[in-house]
Amino acid sequence: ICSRKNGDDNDDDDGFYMRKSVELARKGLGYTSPNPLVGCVIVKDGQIVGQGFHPKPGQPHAEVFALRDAGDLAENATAYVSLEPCNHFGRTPPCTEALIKARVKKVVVGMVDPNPIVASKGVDRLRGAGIEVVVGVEEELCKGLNEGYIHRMLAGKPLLTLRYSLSVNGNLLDSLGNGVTDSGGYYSKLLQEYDAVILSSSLSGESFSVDSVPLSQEPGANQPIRIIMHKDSGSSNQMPLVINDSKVIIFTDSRTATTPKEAQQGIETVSVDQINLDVILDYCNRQGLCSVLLDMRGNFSEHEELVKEGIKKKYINKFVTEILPVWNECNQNDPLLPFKNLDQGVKVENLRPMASAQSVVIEGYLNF
Ligand code: AOF
Ligand code: ZN
Repeated sequence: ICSRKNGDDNDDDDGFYMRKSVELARKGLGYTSPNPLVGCVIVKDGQIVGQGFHPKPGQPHAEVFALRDAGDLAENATAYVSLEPCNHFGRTPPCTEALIKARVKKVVVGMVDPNPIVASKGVDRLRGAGIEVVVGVEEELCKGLNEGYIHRMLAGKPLLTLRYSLSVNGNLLDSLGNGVTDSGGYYSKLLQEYDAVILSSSLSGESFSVDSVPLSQEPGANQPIRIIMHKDSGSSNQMPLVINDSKVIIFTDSRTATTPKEAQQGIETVSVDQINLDVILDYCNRQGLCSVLLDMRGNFSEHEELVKEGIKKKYINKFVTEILPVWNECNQNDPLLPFKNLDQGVKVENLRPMASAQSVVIEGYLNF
């Protein structure tokens, strides 16, 4: 049982409890795909009497856990759910019926579920049963929770994030930036946000190691699937592949690459006619993955074949025509300046200065 407010006078109650739901939802981070992250709190007389989140596919939904937690106290209470309650039988029964059966009085919904099977039918069902429903509280926050899920539902493929690091002098750096220390485990925390991370087989010259991308450090943290593009037949024999807790999928080019010897070590290998982003994203989609990270490393040519023409053009154009000129002129006291006036259509976010040996490093993300 916890108290009603957090001391901020401007907080309205609905916003407060919805933010609490979002906080709960994040406990499932990395484990829920193809399902979304969802959190739920049940509130009665200004007290939280039940809490729940969706832990992973096949397990009950957030509402069910919260209702169980609340028990009889759910009657006449208000349920706050970060995503519209489902109204269908999937791996689990509909949450709308559970809420109706528990006789809640009101349901506050963060956002409508973009899943076409649900898409407002959950809200309609609750209203039809005489329950008051409010939709859209802390909507942006709730959407931010499930960018990958929403994108996959609407676009039919996982959300791809291209990540780059740039030094103050405009050079692209490797994943963390040369000589940059990952203070506070920032990068390993970042990885937890993704279902998969794409690595190039030429990460470290002729060989690669799955350890090239650090594992998430937090105990119990999920590890994104490492996707390795194995294009070069010559290097297959001396690939020192270090396997840790993370699942590894190796894409091989059926025309040029020999099957890497790791195939015998229980690593999934997928042989395709041509390795490109479409093929990889299509595969990820069929595996139910919602978000994929493509880490741009030191030089573009490594990714030349991989990055689709359109994306590459857009990406390089951005650098050449927009970012670099401003960058060169910019006051190094304000290293974020070049990113502040980008046009719409490409999302650049999570910019942060990183401490490095020589200078500041900026990283940005472009979502497609
Ligand atoms: C909710 N609460 O916590 C989640 C929802 O196969 P199932 O039964 O798990 O259903 C999956 C679908 O249910 C998923 O695609 C999404 O539309 C919704 N997820 N709904 O009311 C939850 N995780
Ligand atoms: Zn549900």
